[in-house]
Amino acid sequence: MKAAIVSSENKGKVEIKDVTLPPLAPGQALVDIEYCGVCHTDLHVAKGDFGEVPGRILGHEGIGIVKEIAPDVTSLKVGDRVSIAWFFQGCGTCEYCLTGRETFCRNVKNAGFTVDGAMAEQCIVEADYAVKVPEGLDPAQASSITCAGVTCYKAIKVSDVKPGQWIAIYGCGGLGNLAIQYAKNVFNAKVIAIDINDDKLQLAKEIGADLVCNPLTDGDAGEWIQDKVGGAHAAVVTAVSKVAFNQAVHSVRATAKVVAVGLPPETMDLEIVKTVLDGIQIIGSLVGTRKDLEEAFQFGAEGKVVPIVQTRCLHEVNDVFEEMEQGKIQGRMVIDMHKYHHH
Ligand code: 8ID
Ligand code: ZN
Repeated sequence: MKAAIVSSENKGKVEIKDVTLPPLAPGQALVDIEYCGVCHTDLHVAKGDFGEVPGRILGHEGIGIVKEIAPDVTSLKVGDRVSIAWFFQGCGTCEYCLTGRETFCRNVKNAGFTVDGAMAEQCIVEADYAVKVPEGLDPAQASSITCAGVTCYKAIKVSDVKPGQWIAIYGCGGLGNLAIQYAKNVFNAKVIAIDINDDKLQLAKEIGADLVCNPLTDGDAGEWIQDKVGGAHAAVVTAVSKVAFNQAVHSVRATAKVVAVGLPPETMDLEIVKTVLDGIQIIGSLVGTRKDLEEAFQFGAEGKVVPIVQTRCLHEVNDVFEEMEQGKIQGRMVIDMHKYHHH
C-alpha cells in the first residue's frame, strides 16, 4: 500500500512509497483510510524538530473504516468508522494514564511520529485507543477534529475561561479556526483572534471572532488587547512563533492562564516580575484524551463546530507543506484517499 513517509534525503519533505504493514497483533485493528488532515506538527516531524524519524509514515488526523480486527478485539467491529490521533496509545497503568492525563504517559506512542500514522492507504490501530466517529459527522471534517479540534477544545478547557469572558486566540490556522469556534459556540466566551495574515483574520470574523488584531498593522497584540478590553481573561497560543507567545503574556489580565499549544522550536521570553506580580500561569497543553476527543467529535456532529477543510491528493503533501509555511492555507488541507485511488 502507498504511504507518505518522512524522507531521509530531503529534510522537511515526504516521499510516497510502497509499504507493507505487519500482520495484526493481539488488540489491533486494520483501518482503510478515508481522510487524513495535514497538521503543522507533520511538518515539524518531517523537519526533525522533535528528533529525526526517517521512514516514518506521517499522519495523526486519520479517519477510516475498520477492515479487520485481531481475534481478541471486542471494542471495535469491522465497518466501524474510527480516528487515528497523535495520542495513539498509553501504557494504561502509570500515574498519568490512571488519572485522566493519559496524553502525558511517559511511554506514550504517537501516530505519525513514534509509530506509523494515517497518511497512507491503510493503518494499524490499537483497538481500545481508536476513538469512534459519531453518526452525522462528515468524515473529512472529523479528520480535522482528530488533532486540531480536540487540541483546541482541550486547551480552552485548560484555560478555565468562563462564559462571557474574553479569550485571545493567537494563530488562526488549522488549529486556530477551530479554537475560535469551540471558544464561541461551546464555551460561550468572547474571542479576540490574532494573526499576521489578513485573510486568516477575515475568516476568523466570518466564523465568529468578536475582535481581530494583526500585530503587523495594529501594533503589539498585548498592548492592543489591554487597550481594547482591559486584557483577556485567558489566551491560547497556536501560532508557530515565539513573538506570539511573548505577546500573549502581555495581553492577559492578572491571574490569567496563557495556554501554550504551538510548537516553534524556540524559547519564549518571560519577565519574572510581570509573571509574579500579575500571578500569570503559563501552561502547556497537549492534544486531548480519548474522552476529550469523543466530546470534541460530538460538538462537530451537533454542528456547533464546523471545521474548514479542503481535500487534496496524497501526491500533494509536499505542496501542502509549502503552502503551510507560506501561511496560504485557510483552515485545514485534508488528504482524501479516494482521490488517490482514482489515479
Ligand atoms: O497538542 C498540541 N499542543 C498541538 C497539537 C497540534 C498542533 C500543537 N500543534 C502545533 C503545531 O505543531 C504547530 O506548531 O500547533 C502549531 C499550529 O498548528 P496548525 O494550526 O496546524 O498550523 P498552521 O495551520 O500553519 O497555523 C499557524 C498559524 O499561526 C499564524 C499563521 O499565520 C497561521 O495562521 N502565525 C504565525 I506562523 N506567526 C504568528 C504571529 N506572530 C501567527 N499568528 C499570530 N502572530
Ligand atoms: Zn496535529
